Amino acid sequence: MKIAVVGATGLVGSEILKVLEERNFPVTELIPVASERSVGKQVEFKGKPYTVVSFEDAIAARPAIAIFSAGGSTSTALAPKFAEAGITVIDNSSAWRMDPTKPLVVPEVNANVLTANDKIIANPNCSTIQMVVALKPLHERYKVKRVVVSTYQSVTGTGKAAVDQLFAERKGDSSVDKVYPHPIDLNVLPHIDVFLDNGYTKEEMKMVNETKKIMGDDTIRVTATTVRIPTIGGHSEAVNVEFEEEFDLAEVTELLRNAEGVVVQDDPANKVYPMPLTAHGRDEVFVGRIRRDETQPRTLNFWCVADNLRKGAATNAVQIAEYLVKHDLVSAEAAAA
Ligand code: A2P
Ligand code: 11C
Repeated sequence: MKIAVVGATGLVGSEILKVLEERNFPVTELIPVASERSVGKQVEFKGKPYTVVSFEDAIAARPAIAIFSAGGSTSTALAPKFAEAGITVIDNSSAWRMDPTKPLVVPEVNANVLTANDKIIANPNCSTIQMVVALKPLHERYKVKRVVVSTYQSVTGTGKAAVDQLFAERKGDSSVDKVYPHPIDLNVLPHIDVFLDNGYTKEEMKMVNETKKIMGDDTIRVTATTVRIPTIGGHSEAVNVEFEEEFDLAEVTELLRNAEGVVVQDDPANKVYPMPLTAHGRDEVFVGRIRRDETQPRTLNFWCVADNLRKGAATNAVQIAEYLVKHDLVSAEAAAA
């Protein structure tokens, strides 16, 4: 299957190339795309160099699937052009997520909504993905009523320039371009994406709105505080969840242990809990610190960590592509016609 990766030179784009390779996705031809300034540069896939091409050349090559990770404005402009050419787009940006005509998919939660007619499929925000993977098995059993989440997000979520800012600050180099409005090293910024009129950030409202759409339940109430911290391994989240039904703590742990895509790391006596350092480079969502909220009934606290470039972006997008292939929802021949 011919696969285009739009944004192949970026942080998520290069992770997509790694994940396609690691999971042995049936790529017959790789078509890397980036901005004009990168056309002609090379990226590596399966040990071989591939030349970055323009989006026009990528469309002309008629890949079956294009995985986009090149920012919202690039997706808004280019995804429809790929879709019109019969190419199925899996888009990592926020551009299409809340469009009611586009599916927003986390395979462990709602892959069943996908059909062969979907030409633009949205990949959710990284902080939403890891939370819904952990919530899904609990929602099925106890029904989630309300979630209060605070995030501790990696600078990799902002892209290469942010990682450069963190390490430049650490070295005392002030000449680097500043992506954040304040220093990020030795600091914590309660500010991810832009502020909206309601006082929340766009990142916070993504968690509120995307959760309802992915879980297919508008009654779930979510309130979020999203925070950037000087780490690179992944996003962490403190999740407080109130259920409709009473739960048993041992059963909660068992449900999470058996849930697809979840690894429980919960052994406080031995100082075992999820951390960005140990989640880095992994595809699963790690859950620990599972305990009852003792201040009100039917309420649980847990901590979850996932590599935002992996399950939060590249891995989720590749899993969507795998689902499309497995269920015959995309065919190389149709796109090549
Ligand atoms: P480029 O490397 O040429 O700028 P990151 O989030 O790590 O900063 O990466 C963003 C990715 O999106 C890069 O691969 C970048 O390419 C790509 N990109 C940015 N603008 C466009 C565009 N207009 N068309 C295609 N790719 C783009
Ligand atoms: C962050 N969650 O960590 C963002 C990155 O809507 O896909 C991804 C932004 C998005 O900054």
